[in-house]
Parts: sequence; C-alpha cells; structure tokens
Amino acid sequence: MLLTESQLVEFNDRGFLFFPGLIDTSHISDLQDSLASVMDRDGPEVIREQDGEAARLVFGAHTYSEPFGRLSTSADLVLPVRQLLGDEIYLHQSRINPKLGMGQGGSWTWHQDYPPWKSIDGMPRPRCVMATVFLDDCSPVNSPLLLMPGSQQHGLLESHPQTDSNTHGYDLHQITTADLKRLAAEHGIEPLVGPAGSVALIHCNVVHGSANNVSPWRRAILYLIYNAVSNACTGTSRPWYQNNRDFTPLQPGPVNH
Ligand SMILES: O=C(O)CCC(=O)C(=O)O
Repeated sequence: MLLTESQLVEFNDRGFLFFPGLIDTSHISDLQDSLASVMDRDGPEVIREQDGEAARLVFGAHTYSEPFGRLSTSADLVLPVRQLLGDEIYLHQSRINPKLGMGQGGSWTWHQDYPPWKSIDGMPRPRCVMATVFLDDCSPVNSPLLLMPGSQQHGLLESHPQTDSNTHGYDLHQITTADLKRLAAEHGIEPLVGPAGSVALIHCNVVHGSANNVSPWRRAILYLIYNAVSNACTGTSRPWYQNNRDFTPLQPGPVNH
C-alpha cells in the first residue's frame, strides 16, 4: 500500500491515518489464535495487570510468534511507514495490549509514547510511527483507543514518569492536567473504532489514552513501533523486547489482503 499526497498531508495535520479492515480476516484469525499462548508466557516480556494475572502488555511477540512476525514486515505496513518517515525503517518495539473484558483490562492515562524512547532509549527525534493493528473489533463500548488529533504539533509536552497505577514496574509519562484540558479544548478527542484488521498509523507524539474495559468483550490491539534507521536509538539500558538494537532496514514482505 502506498500513500497518496493528500494522505501525507492528513498525517502531518492530524497525526494519524486510519484504514478500516486493512488486514485480511484469515491473518487476523491466525493472530487471534496465537494470542492466548503469547499472553501465557512466563517471561518479563509479559507485564501483568494489577491483579497479577491478566496480561496488560505483551512485548516482542513478532520474535516468538510466526503470525505476528509475518505481520511486522508486511508491505501493508512497511511501505506506508517508510513513506511517512522518508527513510528505511526498523522495528524499535512491538507490544500487544490485550485489554481483556470484565474490567480486567485497566485504563491508560493521557500520555505521549515518545518520552521514554527519548529519555531511556536515546531516540534522537520523534521520527517514529506506531502502526496500530486491531486484533479484535474496537467499538465505542469496549474501551477504544482515544486520540487527540493534531496534538503531535505541540511537540514534546511536559510529563513526569510515574509508575503506572494499573500495573507493576511500568512507567507511563502522563501529561499534566492543564495540558490535557487545553489540548482537548483545541483538538477534541476521537475514538478509534472499526473491525478487527483495521490499522491506524500514528505519530509518536499524538496524545492518547483509554478507559478500563468494563464490557465483556476483549479489545486487543497490536502496536508495532517503527523507527527511521537514521534515528536509531543510542541507549542500551532496556532489554531487547523494549529497545530492539537490530537496526537492519526491514524489507517489505507479502501483503495481507
Ligand atoms: O491500547 C490502549 O488502550 C492504550 C495503550 C497505550 O496507550 C500505550 O500502550 O501506550
């Protein structure tokens, strides 16, 4: 998939592009089938919710699950992200947010994703795109991802790393209440809703968050974080599943539709 000139303008303006149902249903079924086993892993790459049981974040599935690995190099994602970043790209990080139903999937307070990549991983500039792939249908009732369109234009906002209250040992860079009010008034808030297989390409400084999922339905999303090769990270303190040190440019693989 290649982006048009007007899509490039839209990305610059709103900070994201949305493609409903981009990935075909058979590949989404493969990903869904693999999800149970990746959530069950014992390693530190799986971060649990406050209950200590439900998976809140699963890092690095593209390295140990074939369908997730295949998707991470799909031309459907690699080609448009290369266009948006004007460079070769590598995968800085992948993570799944399973957002289980029945209140197990906790909330995410308002934040930008770039701050920890800059301050901990040494990512020089916000030349990074989050490819967000819906593993389940995302509706208004199962806690969709909420975005402030255009908020990336404000650059890096003031934030303070604080241990995410919904989990153990995972820092979230929450923006200030003053910025939250100001940006919401200026940009509004949009929910990302669509069928499983939908994809959003999101600038890493877009402010986002989500509520806890009190519906009975799981709302899993995969985040593939692509960085420009010329913007490779210099930090080494975090493990491979949070700060991938292999900067080899990705070659676009088979498409998924
Ligand atoms: O998927 C969600 O509900 C929010 C996740 C999020 O904000 C993040 O991983 O940075």
